[in-house]
Amino acid sequence: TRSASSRKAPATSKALQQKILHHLHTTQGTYPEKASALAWWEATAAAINEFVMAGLTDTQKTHSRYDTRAVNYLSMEFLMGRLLSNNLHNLHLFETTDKALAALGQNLTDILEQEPDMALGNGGLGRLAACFLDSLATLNYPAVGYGIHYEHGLFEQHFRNGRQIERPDDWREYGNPWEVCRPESVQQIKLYGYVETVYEDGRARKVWHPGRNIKAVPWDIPVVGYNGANVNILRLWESRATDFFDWDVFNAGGYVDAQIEQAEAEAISKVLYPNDETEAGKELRLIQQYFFSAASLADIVRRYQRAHGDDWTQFPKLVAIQLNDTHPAVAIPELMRILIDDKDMDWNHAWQLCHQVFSYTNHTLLPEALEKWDLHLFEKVLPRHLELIYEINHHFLTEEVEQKWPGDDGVKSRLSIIEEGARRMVRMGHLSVIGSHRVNGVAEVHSELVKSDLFPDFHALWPHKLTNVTNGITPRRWLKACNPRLAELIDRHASKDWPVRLDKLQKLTDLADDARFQNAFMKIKHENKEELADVIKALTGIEVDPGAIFDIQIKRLHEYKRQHLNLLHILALYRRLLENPDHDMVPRVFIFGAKAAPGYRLAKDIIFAINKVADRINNDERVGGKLKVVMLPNYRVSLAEKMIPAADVSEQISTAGKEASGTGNMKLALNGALTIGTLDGANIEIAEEAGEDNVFIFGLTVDEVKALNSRGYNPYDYYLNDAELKAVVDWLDTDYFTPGQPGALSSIKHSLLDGGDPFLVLADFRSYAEAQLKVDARYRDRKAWARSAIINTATMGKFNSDRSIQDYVDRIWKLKPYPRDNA
Ligand code: 26V
Repeated sequence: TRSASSRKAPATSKALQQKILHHLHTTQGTYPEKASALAWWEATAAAINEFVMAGLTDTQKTHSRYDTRAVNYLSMEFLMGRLLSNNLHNLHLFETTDKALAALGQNLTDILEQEPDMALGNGGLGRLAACFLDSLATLNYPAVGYGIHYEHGLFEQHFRNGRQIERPDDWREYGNPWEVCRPESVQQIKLYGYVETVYEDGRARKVWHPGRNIKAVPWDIPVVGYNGANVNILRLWESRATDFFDWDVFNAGGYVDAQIEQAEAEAISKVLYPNDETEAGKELRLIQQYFFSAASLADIVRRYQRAHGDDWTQFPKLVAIQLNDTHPAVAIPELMRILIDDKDMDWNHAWQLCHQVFSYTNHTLLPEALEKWDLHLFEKVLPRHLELIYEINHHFLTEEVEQKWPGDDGVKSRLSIIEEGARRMVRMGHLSVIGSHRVNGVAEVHSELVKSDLFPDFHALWPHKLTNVTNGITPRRWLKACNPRLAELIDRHASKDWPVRLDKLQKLTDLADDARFQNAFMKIKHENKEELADVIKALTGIEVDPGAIFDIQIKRLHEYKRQHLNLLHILALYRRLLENPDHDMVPRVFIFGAKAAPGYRLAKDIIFAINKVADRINNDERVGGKLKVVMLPNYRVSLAEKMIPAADVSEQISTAGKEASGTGNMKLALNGALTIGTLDGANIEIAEEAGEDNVFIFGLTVDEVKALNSRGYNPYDYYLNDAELKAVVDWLDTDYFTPGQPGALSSIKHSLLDGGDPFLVLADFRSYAEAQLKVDARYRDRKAWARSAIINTATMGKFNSDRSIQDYVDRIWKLKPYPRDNA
C-alpha cells in the first residue's frame, strides 16, 4: 500500500529548526551568532534537500520499476530562476520553514534573497522549458529535461550613464546546493575528424575517426512537483577534457598543448549565448548544440538498453524526444548514427524508429532566427552527420516529394534540407520537420502562420503533422509564490486547489461586481505596488507613487516587441504636460525591464533612450508628479516575481504576426493587470478568455500588416500626417534628453524613417495612443477597473502550463502518469 509512510509525516517547525541548525553546524561549519545570511540560506536549502532527495529517489525507483514511457525535453535553455522558495511551496513547507527560521531569529524573505537566479536561458523559450518541467513533475509524468550546465548564465546587466554594461553571471561561484554530480553517467563526445568507408563481408560501413574527444559530465537538478508529487530530473551536461593518459607525450613537451586542449574542451559549456534571435553561424554554438544533444541521446539509449538490451521494438514505445526549437535538431542524425553505425541497424528500420520518437516545437517566425549552418562548417565539425543528412534528404526528396509532386524541381529545392546558393547551408528547421512526427507552434495564430507562411509545402505534404499547443505558465511560481496576498484571497473565495485546477478561478467572476471583493482585490494590488515602489527606490533611487497607474513592459529588448513605441507615447504624454501643465491624466509610472543582446546596437540605443528620457522626465518639476519612467536594471526571473504582482497595465505591443506567443502576457493578466496589446500571439487567446471589454486591443492585425507591406509601407505617410507623432520623433534628434550630445538618440529616428520602420511603429502609433486614453478613462472608474482586473485573474485558467503539458501528452507524447510509490 502507498498510504501513510514515514516520509510523508509533515515536518514540524521544531524538527525543521533542528535540521537547519544541524546543517549550519555540520555542513556550513558555523553557528547562529556568527552565520552570514548566505550560510543560513545554504543550511536551509540543505535541510529542505533532505525531502527533495527522498522524493527523487522514490520517483526514480518508481520509473524504473514500471519501465515507464518518458518524454526527454531537449533544450539549450532552462531559465529556472530561484529554487528554494519554489521547492518550499511545492513541498508545502513554506509556512513551517518561515516559523522555524523565525524561531532562530531569521527572516525567510531575506534568506530567499540570498539565492542567485539560475539564469540558464535568454527569455521566453527558456522560461517555458522551466514551467513545463514544473508541470510535468506536478502531473506525475515521467520526464527528463536535458540541457547545458553553463558556467555563466545570461549576463548581469548594469547601466553606466544610461548605457547597458554586461558583467558575467556567476551563479555557481559559491557552489550550488541543489545539484548532484553523476560521474557514473559520464559520456564521451566525438567531434571533427573524417569518415572512412570500410568494406566488410561485401558491405560498406562508415567509420568516423574523430579529431577530438570531449567528456560530458552530468549534473542533476531535482524538479519538485506541486504537492510533493514526483521529483523529476533536469540533467545538465558540463564539458571537460578527456582524461589525459599518454604520460610520455605529456612529458615530452605535450604539457602546454594538453592545457590548451583542456581550455578548449571546457569552453563548450562555459557561457550561454546571449542573443535570442540571431547568431551568425558561430562554430562554438554548433558544438554546444551537438555536445548536449549527443550526450543526452547516449544517456537515453543507455537507459533503454539497460532494460531492453538489443531489442529495439520497445524503443518508440518508451521514448519520446521533444526538440525545443531547432537548437537540438542535430539529435536526429545523431540517433541515426547511433542506430546505424554503432548498433548495426539498417536504414529503414533506423529511420522508422527515429521519426516516431522526435517532435519539434517552433518558437519564432523571424527569418533571422531560423537556424542555418554553413555546410562547410557543419562538415568540418560533424562530417558523419552531414553524410547522414544528405541521405535523409535523398530519401525524402526521391520518395516522399517525388511521389506527391512528380518532376517538380521548384518544390524540391524549397523543401530540400540543403539550401543551394553561393554558400550552401543546412536548414535546421527543415531537418526538424522531416525528422519529427509532430511539429507545433505555441499559440493559435502562430501555428496558423507556421502552416501558411513558414512551412506551407510541408503542410501540403503532411496535413496532420503541423499542430498547435498554446503555451502556459505555472501558477505555482507565477501566482502562489510571487503574490501570496492574492493567493490567500483566492484560497478564501474560490477553492483551495486552484494551483492545480486553475480553471476554478472562474468562480471569481461571480465576485467581479462585489464591492467588498473589489476593495480587497485592489487593496492587495496597492500593497504589492508599495512593495515594488520600495524595490524601485532601492535599485534606482527614483520615488514613485503607488497611487499612480503602474504600467509595465518586461521582456527582451527587441525592435519587434516595440519598446520604442511605448517610448514615443511617453514622449507624447510628456509633451502634452509641457504644453498644458493642467493636462488631465491619471498619474502614470511606466516601468521597463529588458536586456539587449550585447551586439544589438539599436536595442542598446533604445535602452539608453529610455534611461535618458527617464532622467529628464523624473527630474522635471513641471510634470507635477503625473509621469514617471523607470528602467529597472538586470531584469530576470526573480525581479519579474516582484514586478508582476504590482502591475496595473501589461504592455504587449509587438507588431502583429511577430510574437509567437508571449508568456509574460499570461503572468501579468493572471495577477490582475489589464493588457494593452495587439492581436498577436497569445494576446488573441487572452482577449478571448477575458473578453474584449477587459483588454485594450489596438493596431494593425496580421492580415492588415501583410496588406500594408505588400502595398508598400512608407513611414513618412504617418510621420508627416500626425503633428504630435512628428514632434516626438523629431524630439529624439535634439539634445533635449542628452544635453550637450545632440544626435545621441537619433539612431531610433533614423530606423523609423530612413530605415523603413520594419516593425510598423509609426503605423500603429495613433491607435496605440488612443488605446492608452481608454486605459486612463477606465482607471478613473475605480469599480470598472477593479471588475476588469478581477475578470482577468478569473479567466486565465487556460494558461496553466499543466494544460499545455496535457495537450502535449494527448496529442504528441502519449504518456501515462505514474504517482511515485511511497508518496
Ligand atoms: C534563437 C537563437 C538564435 C541563435 C542565437 C541564440 C538563440 C537563442 C534563442 C533563440 C530562440 C528564441 C526564440 C524564443 O525565445 N521565442 C519565444 O518563445 C516563447 C516561448 O514559446 C514565446 O512565448 C515568444 O513569443 C517567443 O519569442
